[in-house]
Amino acid sequence: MLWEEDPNSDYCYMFNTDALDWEDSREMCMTHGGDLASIITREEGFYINARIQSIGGPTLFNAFWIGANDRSSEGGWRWSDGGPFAYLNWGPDTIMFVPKSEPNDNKHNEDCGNIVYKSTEHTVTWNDGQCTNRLGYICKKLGLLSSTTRKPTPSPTPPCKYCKNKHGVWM
Ligand SMILES: [Ca+2]
Ligand SMILES: [Ca+2]
Repeated sequence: MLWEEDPNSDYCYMFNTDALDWEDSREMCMTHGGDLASIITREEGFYINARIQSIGGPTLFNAFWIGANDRSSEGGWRWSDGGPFAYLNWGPDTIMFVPKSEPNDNKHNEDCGNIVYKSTEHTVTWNDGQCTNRLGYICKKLGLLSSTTRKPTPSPTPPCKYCKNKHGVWM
């Protein structure tokens, strides 16, 4: 697993395709110094959506856990890392013919947010799912390359720019 830096922000992300439930996903992110990803701006949403589409692969859809959850209070959505819950990208309901959008708390048992790529529709949107489902997951942490150390006018962005760990080693 590799942290990768969004060159337009101070954050690093890790996109994991091994399937874990929400709690284990979060645990894994915290083990690596981050948390499940919060998506707090439209720009951050665009970045993550594009990355998901690029790793989406040939399956009908791919879903990844993010930090959104309403586990402590039904309908009280928050990010596990404490970020402001301002930007929203909930998708249409996945149950056909029901004029309702996500989060639908299906069977009163969906308290964990995931981001879903539907390759047939070329959409990337959020859904609430059962926390015990096993999905891929996205981690996020503050990068060590602060904006002050970055070049003021970056040349063409390299395709893969990784973050340094605390020992200064690229990872
Ligand atoms: Ca819920
Ligand atoms: Ca749902």
